[in-house]
Amino acid sequence: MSKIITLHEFIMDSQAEFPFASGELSRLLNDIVVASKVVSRDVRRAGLTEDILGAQGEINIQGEEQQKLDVVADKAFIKMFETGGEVCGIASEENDDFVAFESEISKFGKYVVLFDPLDGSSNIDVNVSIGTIFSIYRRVSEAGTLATMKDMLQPGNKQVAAGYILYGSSTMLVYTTGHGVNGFTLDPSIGEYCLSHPNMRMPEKSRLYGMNEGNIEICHPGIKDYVQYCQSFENDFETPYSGRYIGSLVADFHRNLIKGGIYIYPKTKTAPKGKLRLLYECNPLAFIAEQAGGLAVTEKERVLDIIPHTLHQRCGYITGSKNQVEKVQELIAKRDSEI
Ligand code: P6P
Repeated sequence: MSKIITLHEFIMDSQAEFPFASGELSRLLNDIVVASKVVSRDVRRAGLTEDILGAQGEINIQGEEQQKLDVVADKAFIKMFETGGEVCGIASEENDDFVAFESEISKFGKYVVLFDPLDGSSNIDVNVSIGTIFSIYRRVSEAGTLATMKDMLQPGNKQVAAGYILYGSSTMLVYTTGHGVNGFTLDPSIGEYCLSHPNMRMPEKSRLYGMNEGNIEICHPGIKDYVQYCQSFENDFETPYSGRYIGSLVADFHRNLIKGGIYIYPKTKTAPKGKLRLLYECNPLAFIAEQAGGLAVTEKERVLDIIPHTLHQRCGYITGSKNQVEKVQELIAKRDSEI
């Protein structure tokens, strides 16, 4: 039986790879681990604990009904970041504005964290997998001062680390610090995340594709061309692909990371800027996708190169296996050349 490597050990061992690391990022990652265990516990009890199931009733900045579990998760992560001392400020899907922590220790925090505490929360009531997504940057403002909006509005290519927690049939934490992607599964019997998916690589191609095809007539025609390509006998496998769309981004992304596939959520006539949020959904998953050999683009550009202008800005999002994303780009460009 091979040695169990816990996430804590892995983070400590990985720190040794950074000769000048002073441990702050390791401590921040461990803070995320602790918060995720709290959220995992609450997610697992959602069906049993009446007071956190169902909508909070408030409407968040996204115009979506705020589920109580969203609020619980948001508070759990913010509490860890605010008390951990490594983070000077945060931005979250559940908070209209960013939050600059005011304690003396936090003002000297080297990092900011942007996160979606519980993405896919509309699936809570039907017991479908949901997830937390996080993105970590070094602050650009001066140490010892309050975090600023400039700290939050950095392009994805400046990320120091990114990851997600998937509350699925098991709870998994997957992350990168720019040196590959590794996956850890929470063992509830010992309360530890254990290395279960070392050095994750996204297969270059697959026979899986996923999008909300209800949008097929109101998005870029090149995407409809791609879906028809997948459904035909003239594709690279000479047989129709299989459609896989859970409606929960982290779950769809995780499946594609392991089995290969593509997730498409384009701009549409009803969502002309796209639906997914750049800073705390698209960027962190794009970092992971690229680190695992995949791609992440909008209809026109590499997601990680987008210069953000607002906290909750959205973008079209096409991410997954390299060959499949390149095929979508080819068909989009072909249509554009015909205009
Ligand atoms: P639709 C959940 O609200 C989410 O942000 C993602 O997790 C998911 O992939 C997408 O929206 C689903 O959107 O329009 O297909 O219901």
